[in-house]
Amino acid sequence: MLRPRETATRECKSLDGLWRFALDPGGCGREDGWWRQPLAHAREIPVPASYNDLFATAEAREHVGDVWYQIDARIPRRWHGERIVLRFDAATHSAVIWVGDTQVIEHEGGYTPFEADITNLVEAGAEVRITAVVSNVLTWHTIPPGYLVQTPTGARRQQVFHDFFNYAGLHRTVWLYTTPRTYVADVTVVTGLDGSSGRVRYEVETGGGDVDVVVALRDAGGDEVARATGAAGELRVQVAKPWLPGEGYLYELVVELSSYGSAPVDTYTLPVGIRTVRVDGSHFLINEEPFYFRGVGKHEDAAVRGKAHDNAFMVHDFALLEWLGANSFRTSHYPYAEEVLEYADRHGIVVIAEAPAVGINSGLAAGAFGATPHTTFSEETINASTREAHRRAIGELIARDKNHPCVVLWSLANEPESTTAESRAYFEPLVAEARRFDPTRPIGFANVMGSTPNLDMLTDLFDVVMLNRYYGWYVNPGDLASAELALEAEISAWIEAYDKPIVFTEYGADTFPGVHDVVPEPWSEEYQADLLAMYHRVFDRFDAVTGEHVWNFADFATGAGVMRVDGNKKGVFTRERRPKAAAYLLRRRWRAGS
Ligand code: BDP
Repeated sequence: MLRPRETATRECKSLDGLWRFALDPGGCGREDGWWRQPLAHAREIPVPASYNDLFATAEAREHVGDVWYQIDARIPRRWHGERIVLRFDAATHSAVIWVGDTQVIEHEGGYTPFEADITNLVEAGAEVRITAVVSNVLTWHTIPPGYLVQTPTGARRQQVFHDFFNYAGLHRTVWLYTTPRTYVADVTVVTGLDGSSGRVRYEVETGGGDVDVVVALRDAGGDEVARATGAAGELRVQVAKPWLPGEGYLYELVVELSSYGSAPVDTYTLPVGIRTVRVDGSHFLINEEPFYFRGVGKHEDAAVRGKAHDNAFMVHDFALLEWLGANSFRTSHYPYAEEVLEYADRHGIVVIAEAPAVGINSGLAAGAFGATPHTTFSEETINASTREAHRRAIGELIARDKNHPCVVLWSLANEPESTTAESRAYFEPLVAEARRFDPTRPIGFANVMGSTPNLDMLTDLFDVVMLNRYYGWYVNPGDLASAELALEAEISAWIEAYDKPIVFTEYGADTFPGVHDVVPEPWSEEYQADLLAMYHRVFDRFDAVTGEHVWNFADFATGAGVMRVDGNKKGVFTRERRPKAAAYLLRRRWRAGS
């Protein structure tokens, strides 16, 4: 799905700002048709933002069910005759949208965009009422999964199986944008390098009529370097400047539609980085060069705004990644805002893009999150309709992010059950689908602690071994010497079992900033630094270890529970983005030699 972009033939209008907002604790809004009039008893809410932490009430923070958003938006008079689209970059976790009295779209999945052609429902120059009902409910059949609990007081609570607060609302920009009636509907590019020359295979999908397609590739200076006609084809760049980690060189693909040689009917421009990615034995190759992932698992998380995209935090977080010397991160545990991927494209930061499939694991759910003991895969729990939601989530992730050069690896899930025949049966078709959606990028999944190569039943389906490991924290807490032996033994076992790259996608320790110890104990800044140093020592003993992503970039909010004090404290930065001692350790390691 194309990101809205202003071009000579297209205009975008962001609807970000203050909207009307109402919680729907009784869940009666859908029945009572709340979209038909201005929301009663509405308060103002910023979009984008999670609604949970804004209002200083338990009602908002702990709300389960529907909330309503509404805005009156004016359609510019000059948009007369254009095709007009309403697009939500994200509504977490599901939404139904009305324009005036007409329902225009519904969408499930909290981290990918959806849009509706509303041309016939609006009038240029006039105002229109846009209403969204957004639900934060997770069930056995959503991705991520969860279930509702009725408490003895009659209240509803959302049980989740993931370790981050279940923030909800309109987390990203809402757009009105135009295209001509005949328009570029989608573009797919796949790039290649033959020595110094570059290839850009492209495919353009059009909507609204038969037209000629012309594509031109411009370099960063604006000079045209290749041109082709037809809806699909290949562009060649004699001497290409590749997209590299640390150097996000981008070309621009200009797609023009015209009929019978007339002036362009529609123009769309797409940033393109020419690079290749592939796995060769235990090497992860970008442009045929072995790449070592240095970085972090992140969250979209900040005080007050929750999971909303925020350009200030984005720029600052990338500055801190640079300060650390990181070259990559994982979008744990869901697709991040497109602005983030575009920034990574421009700055040469490598991304592991993850589907929002976290919590498909009864062992963790019952242990860490206090869920009722259950079987992961069964008719009543994770079943065929969950898998269909998971398939859609992977499809929407890849459809949205397929053209980003920064994305080099798809992660299909975080810490799913992976040691049973049922888990294999669940994942086999999803792996096939992911490869069908994108035959060019390697795939992996973040493997949970305990799923060692002798027990794991999934890894042969994937290209990269991605390990989340907590030796020295959940296992051998306070005993880094034993942790070191266990970690080393497990890496050896993986190398014996598979000739694949091993990327540590999580390792870390909760750390309360300001706690210091001369004899480092868990929760102190020294212990976190010592634990990371121990992992690094071990990683450096193995060629097959091709990456290290510390858990986590920054402290982040979680649900209530005895395992967490004011959230998860495994950040090397605090939630306010102040460094703990471990941040300096990473900076020393990752910037050495740079
Ligand atoms: C892993 C999860 C991650 C958690 C982390 C932790 O992948 O989401 O936050 O452990 O416990 O299980 O800190």
